[in-house]
Amino acid sequence: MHLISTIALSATLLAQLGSSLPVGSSWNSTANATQTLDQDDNAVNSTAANSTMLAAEGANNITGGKLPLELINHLPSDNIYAYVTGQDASGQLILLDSNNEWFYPKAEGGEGEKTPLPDHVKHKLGPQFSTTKFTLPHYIYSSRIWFGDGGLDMFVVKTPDGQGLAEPSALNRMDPNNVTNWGFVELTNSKDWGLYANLSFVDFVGMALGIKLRRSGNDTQEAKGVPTAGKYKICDDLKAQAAKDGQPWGELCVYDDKGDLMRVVSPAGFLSTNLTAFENYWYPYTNETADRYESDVLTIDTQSPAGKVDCRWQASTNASANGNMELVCDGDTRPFPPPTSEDVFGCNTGPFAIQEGDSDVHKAIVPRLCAAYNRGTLLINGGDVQPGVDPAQYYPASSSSLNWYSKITHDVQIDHRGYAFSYDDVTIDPKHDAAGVVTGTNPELLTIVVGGYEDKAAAILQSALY
Ligand SMILES: *[C@@H]1O[C@H](CO)[C@@H](O)[C@H](O)[C@H]1NC(C)=O
Ligand SMILES: *[C@@H]1O[C@H](CO)[C@@H](O)[C@H](O)[C@H]1NC(C)=O
Ligand SMILES: *[C@@H]1O[C@H](CO)[C@@H](O)[C@H](O)[C@H]1NC(C)=O
Ligand SMILES: *[C@@H]1O[C@H](CO)[C@@H](O)[C@H](O)[C@H]1NC(C)=O
Ligand SMILES: *[C@@H]1O[C@H](CO)[C@@H](O)[C@H](O)[C@H]1NC(C)=O
Ligand SMILES: *[C@@H]1O[C@H](CO)[C@@H](O)[C@H](O)[C@H]1NC(C)=O
Ligand SMILES: *[C@@H]1O[C@H](CO)[C@@H](O)[C@H](O)[C@H]1NC(C)=O
Ligand SMILES: *[C@@H]1O[C@H](CO)[C@@H](O)[C@H](O)[C@H]1NC(C)=O
Ligand SMILES: *[C@@H]1O[C@H](CO)[C@@H](O)[C@H](O)[C@H]1NC(C)=O
Ligand SMILES: *[C@@H]1O[C@H](CO)[C@@H](O)[C@H](O)[C@H]1NC(C)=O
Ligand SMILES: CC(=O)N[C@H]1CO[C@H](CO)[C@@H](O)[C@@H]1O
Repeated sequence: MHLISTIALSATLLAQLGSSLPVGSSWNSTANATQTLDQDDNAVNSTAANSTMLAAEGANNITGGKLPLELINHLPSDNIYAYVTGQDASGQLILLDSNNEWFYPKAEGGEGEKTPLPDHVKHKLGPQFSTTKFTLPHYIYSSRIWFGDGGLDMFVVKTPDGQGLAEPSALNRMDPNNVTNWGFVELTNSKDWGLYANLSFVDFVGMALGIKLRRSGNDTQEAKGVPTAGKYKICDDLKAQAAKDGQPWGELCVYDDKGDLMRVVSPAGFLSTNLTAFENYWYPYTNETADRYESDVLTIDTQSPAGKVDCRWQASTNASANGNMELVCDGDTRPFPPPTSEDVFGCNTGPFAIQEGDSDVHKAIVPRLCAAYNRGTLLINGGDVQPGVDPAQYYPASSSSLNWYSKITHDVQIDHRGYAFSYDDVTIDPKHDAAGVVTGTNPELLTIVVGGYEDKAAAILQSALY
């Protein structure tokens, strides 16, 4: 057993709140004190890890923020380029330069005019199975490490708040990178809270990537992501689901002009460009859960000092709700109306939109309730406490609605981890993390497997039992 330090606000929540607090892995999503968590899965030498972590608690200053990166190219391409983008501690846009220093780009021309990135922030990887090394010179926040087969078109843009970056978009069909195989890893390496990196499938599944973090004390954490050909399997399974339930799951697959599969977009991403898709898809399920928890109590474990909170569906007294139901929780400041498909898939609109002035209890319920809908765990045994079950019970086939994109993506992921919707970090405890987070203080090396893992993948896909 070893101890890792983490902070407890949901990273996504932080992003939504625009908080200046650093991101961290979240399971006690409303508390934000540094916690010590028991997570023995990856421990190599627990004694060493424990003493190192304790010495560094609340700090990440052994290397002054220097972070070695090893990029292993698993793709049969000699044309893969990496880019590191992010913010420095003062919030200014930075990119990794060819001399392993930060480059502060400046857009030319007026506001909104796009300036292409210079070549010296474009880092060529070696050929298949080679390892290319870089070092990030200092702490970095809200960073993405991008990979594109053939390079990526990104631009610097002058904004009212300073220099901005026009990034590739997986959702814009007219994006200049629309026929490029690309992906990214998200990273924050902060002085005060340590390193936090994740694989994100919240918007799409594209180029396969795996991440591995080695920290002082030689303990490692890893998220292997989807295998090299994972997107094809995900797309096939989505089409099979569409054939069963008539929902547009198959339309999440995006092809290039030659008909080759480029990427699979998430339902939240798809809905952001097509508001009529999945209309009413979640209503049978939200109605069934409202029926059950009109008489039974639904308990939300806020995993914070507020503890467990009891909730019930009841007729709304708000005139504008026309007698519709709403979920009312003890000690909360406002009720939750029924969510639409957009609300469930995106977790940031309707009942799941966090407003200024919302209580800590409300902010703790939002991620847990939205995760419960996406995973379809509200009506299963043990579902009356959220979070309450382990990942083997997520996505029950008996559920009238599910986030099938998330289910299938997790099934195909080699270790079944990696955010497939924005509150996928909700868990009963860190050992059952589904988000694919690697985190801790005093990182020594971050390894990224570009193109993902091929070996054993086929066997794992066959028996994807999870
Ligand atoms: C992943 O990590 C990044 C960087 O730390 C963070 O901003 C983001 O919110 C995390 N979560 C998701 C769902 O991508
Ligand atoms: C673990 O690390 C500590 C401190 O570095 C060392 O004294 C100890 O021998 C190591 N134990 C094992 C089993 O490797
Ligand atoms: C870690 O070290 C501290 C201080 O030496 C000790 O109190 C604690 O029990 C240790 N925890 C584990 C899990 O070994
Ligand atoms: C590193 O952080 C620790 C704990 O906060 C602090 O005591 C120490 O002075 C810091 N060292 C440096 C070089 O900043
Ligand atoms: C990609 O975008 C370009 C415009 O940038 C457009 O002409 C082309 O049709 C798009 N291709 C696909 C497959 O969407
Ligand atoms: C670190 O751990 C790996 C196994 O995860 C082992 O192969 C390696 O020898 C260890 N390195 C050191 C310096 O102990
Ligand atoms: C939006 O999704 C619906 C449902 O799948 C589909 O019928 C429609 O063609 C889509 N519209 C666009 C513009 O993609
Ligand atoms: C039940 O379904 C209807 C649509 O059929 C919807 O308008 C209503 O909001 C749903 N109620 C709940 C509590 O989910
Ligand atoms: C998380 O919150 C629960 C209360 O719901 C508490 O029992 C638990 O100790 C907390 N975990 C940590 C690591 O603080
Ligand atoms: C009643 O519902 C409307 C629309 O959802 C909302 O804007 C308003 O704040 C609600 N009023 C109260 C007292 O909750
Ligand atoms: C609940 C809790 O611990 N809140 C704290 C979160 O962190 C901020 C900034 O450090 C504190 O001001 C809060 O009290």
